[in-house]
Amino acid sequence: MDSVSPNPSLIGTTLREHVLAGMQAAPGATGEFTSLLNHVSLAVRIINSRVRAAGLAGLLGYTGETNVQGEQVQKLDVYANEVLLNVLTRSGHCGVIASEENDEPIYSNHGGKYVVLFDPLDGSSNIDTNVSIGTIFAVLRRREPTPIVDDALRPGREIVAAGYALYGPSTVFVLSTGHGVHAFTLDPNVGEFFLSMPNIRCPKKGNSYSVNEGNCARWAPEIRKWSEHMKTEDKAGGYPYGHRYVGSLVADAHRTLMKGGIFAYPEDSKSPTGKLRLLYEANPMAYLFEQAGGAATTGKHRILDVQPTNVHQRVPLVLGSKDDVAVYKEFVEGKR
Ligand code: AHM
Ligand code: MG
Repeated sequence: MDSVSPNPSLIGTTLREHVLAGMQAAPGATGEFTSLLNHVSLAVRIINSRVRAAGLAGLLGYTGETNVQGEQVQKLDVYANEVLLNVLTRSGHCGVIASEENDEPIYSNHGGKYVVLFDPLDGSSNIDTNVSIGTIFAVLRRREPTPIVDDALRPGREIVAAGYALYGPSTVFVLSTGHGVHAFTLDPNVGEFFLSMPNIRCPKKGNSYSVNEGNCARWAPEIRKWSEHMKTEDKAGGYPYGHRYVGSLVADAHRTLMKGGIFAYPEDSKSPTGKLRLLYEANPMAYLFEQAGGAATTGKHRILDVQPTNVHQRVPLVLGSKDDVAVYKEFVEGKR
C-alpha cells in the first residue's frame, strides 16, 4: 500500500494535539503545563458525563447544605468540585488550588508549579431545569515560597491560561494560553475534544445586551440610564439591542464572545460589590475576552488589574465587544 498523508479535514485537531503543539513551540517547556491542561480536560469530561446523566442518576436537587457564599449547594456542584480537586491533585502540577466551593485555598502538591482557581459548576440554579451550565478555570504560576493564600490573591493579568467548559446542546471547551482563544467541541462517542472554532474574535460591536433586568430598581441611576439607552430606538447607532439572559455566566459569556454585544452584572443595592466572583468567574472570563479582542471592566477599572484581597471577593463584571463596553463606561463616568 502507498504511504498515506494525513487529511486534516477527515480527523480534526484534538485539544491534546493543540496543547502539545503549543508546548513544542515554547522553548524550555517541560510538559507540565501541557499535562496540567490535559488533566483539566479529563476533569471536564468526567463532569460532563455526570451532567449529561443528571436526570437519570437522581442527582438533581439540593443536598440541604450551604456553601461558603451562603447559598444552597446542589449535588452536582459537590460532585464537580470533588472531581476537579481529585484530578488536579493527582496531576502533581498544582501547588495551590482554590475553588468557589471551598472556604480556603488548598495546598496540593509540594513543588507543583501552578495555581489553579475554578468555579466547578457555574449557573447551578439552572441545573434543575436542564438549562446550560459550565465549569470555569484560571491557571497562574506558583511563586514559592509565597504563602498559599497570597499565591491565589493575584491580579488576573498574571493568568497564564484560562478557559471554560459549556455543557450546552454540545459540550464546548474554550481555552486560551495567551495565544488567542480557541474552542473545542466534545465528540461524545470518541471522548475527545476537537478544534471547532480556532482564533475566536469577539466582534467590535454587537446587537444584544445581557443583564438581569429584574435588578433595575437596585441599580445606580447611571446604570439604569445605560439600560434605557440599550432599549431605546436609534437606527443609526444600531439600537435597540436585543435582550438575552440565561442566568449562567458561562452561557451568557459564550454567546457574547461569539456574537458580540455586552454582558453586565453590575453592583446594586443588594450586592454592593457585585455578585460574581473575581477569582473564579470574572478574571478567567476577562482574560478570554481580552485575548479575543474584547474588553472586561468593573465599569471603572480593567478587571485584570483588580488586586484581590479575599479569595471569595465579588466584583461588578461587564464584558463584551470593545465598543459596547466603552459605551457602558461612558455612562458610568457620567459622560452620557
Ligand atoms: P454560580 O452558579 O456559580 O453561583 O454563579 C452565579 C451565577 C452566574 O452564572 C450568573 O451569571 C449569575 O449567577 C446569575 O445571577 P442572577 O440569578 O442574580 O441573575
Ligand atoms: Mg459561578
